[in-house]
Amino acid sequence: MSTNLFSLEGRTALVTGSSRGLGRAMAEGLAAAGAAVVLNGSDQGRLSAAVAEMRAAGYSVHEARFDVTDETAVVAAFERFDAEGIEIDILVNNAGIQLRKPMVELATDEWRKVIEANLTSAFVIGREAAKRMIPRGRGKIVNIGSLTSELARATVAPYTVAKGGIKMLTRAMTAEWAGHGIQANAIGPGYMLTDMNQALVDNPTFDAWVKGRTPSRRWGKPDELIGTVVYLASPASNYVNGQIVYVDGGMLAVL
Ligand code: GCO
Repeated sequence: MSTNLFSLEGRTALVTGSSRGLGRAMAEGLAAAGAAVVLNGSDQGRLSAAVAEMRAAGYSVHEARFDVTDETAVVAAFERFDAEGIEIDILVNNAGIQLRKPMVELATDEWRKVIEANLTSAFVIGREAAKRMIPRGRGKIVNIGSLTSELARATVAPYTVAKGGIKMLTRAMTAEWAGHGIQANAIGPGYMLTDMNQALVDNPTFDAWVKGRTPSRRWGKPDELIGTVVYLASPASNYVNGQIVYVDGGMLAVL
């Protein structure tokens, strides 16, 4: 078999929330596998810096600044892609926020904000991408879930509900789009060393809990998602649909 099952040559990947953290690491991994990447973020400074760094590394990079919770901006971004001949072959719905607060103290607007950013955005962007993938008869969608797609943790209720929704949205996408040659899957990262988790890393009690509760006895690193995202974005996963792959050091496998 001559083709490289994991090559992304000739494909373009949009990774939301990719100016830093997990999204940035996955975008670099997809680029290293041959994809042109569209970096997305809402902070112009961070986004431009990430674009410049990846271009300096020799990668083919487009910049798409939009807030994933702003549907008008999302639709306009995809119309710009159409106008510029940028075909999104691979979509990684990574953007998201965290808000740690007990539910009895949580304002409904705070709840809505997390659900919008972490779940509804994946639907809206997935819909816009699928509208263009369906006529092409192919496409890859990778939604970023969480350990909280399976298990709840106190004080992160809206995040947990959103990430549980990401698991079922992935299956809904499969139900409607697999017949059009689109593979929709998800990745569930474990406790990873990211800006969003820095407060947890800096908390000795929480840090000790993660290391004790994780069979690998350590936090995960963002670039440890690269293999899984390249697999789910590549021809190697053409008959894989509706799955969520946990990259969690074994945490969900062991009591
Ligand atoms: C938290 C963390 C988690 C991790 C990740 C675990 O407050 O518990 O932010 O949500 O980020 O989602 O899979």
